[in-house]
Amino acid sequence: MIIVGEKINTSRRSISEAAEKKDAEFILMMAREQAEAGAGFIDVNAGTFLDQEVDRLCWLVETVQGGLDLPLCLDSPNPDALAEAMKRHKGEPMINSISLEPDRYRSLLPVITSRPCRVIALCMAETSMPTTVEERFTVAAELISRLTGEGIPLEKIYVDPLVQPVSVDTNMGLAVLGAIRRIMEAFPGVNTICGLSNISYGLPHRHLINRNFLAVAIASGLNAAILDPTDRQLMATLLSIELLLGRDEYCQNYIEAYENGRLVA
Ligand code: THG
Repeated sequence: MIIVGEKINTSRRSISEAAEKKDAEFILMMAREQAEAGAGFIDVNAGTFLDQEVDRLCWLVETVQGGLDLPLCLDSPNPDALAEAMKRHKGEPMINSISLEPDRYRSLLPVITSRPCRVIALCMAETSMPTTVEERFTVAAELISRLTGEGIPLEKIYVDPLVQPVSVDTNMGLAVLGAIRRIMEAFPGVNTICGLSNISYGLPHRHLINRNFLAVAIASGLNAAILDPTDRQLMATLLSIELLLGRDEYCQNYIEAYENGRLVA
């Protein structure tokens, strides 16, 4: 399972304040904490800074990579911000994200083909959000066809089915799970990723819903997730589900987490 640590996002107040003051120490602490908890990528998002987004996103990239040797997930809908952040990134970033929205696709394509990177492909075609499995699958297939046609290996594509609240549409859980399964079966080698927390929006005990949704999503084939790796209950769910699904050879990850005191029962 590839874990993308979600915490360095300026939609969170502490991060917004740190980015405002350019408090590198706080940002680096957040990054290290997520890396130690198991993140393979650190998401960086400065979307709330609007006209200063490019400056703050680049600062986040330089700050995190200045003290931690880990690739980042550059999170912005703005192609200019992604292009500038990518120039400053050491190693191979994950670009979050491209979609089939015509302007976004056209302007981001030269950025993601300019050098090796992993790319998140959102199941979004026009401005409206997808509702059914079929809509998600159609957009995913088109994006996969176009991106591989541009020379991006299937193994570097992370399809995001776009999670929306189950409180708005009670079929949303099934639609996302069905899309994950269909995409993973139709394109062996491709990856699927999602942000978990949208699923529980508007409901009580969100953590309960998030961690159970993660379990069923992994069972449907999900192999990457944007989440808070410092949430021990969430990580314990992830580790035990992977173990049960034959995705943890020799139970190594599970036992190692236990021995390091990270596994809560
Ligand atoms: N798909 C893709 N990228 C994404 C998302 C997605 N990027 C943004 C988002 N969704 C994932 N990142 C976050 C970051 C922070 C929070 C939620 C998603 C968040 N934090 C709260 C806080 O800190 O206050 C709550 C944390 C908590 O309760 O523990 O809401 O779907 N491709």
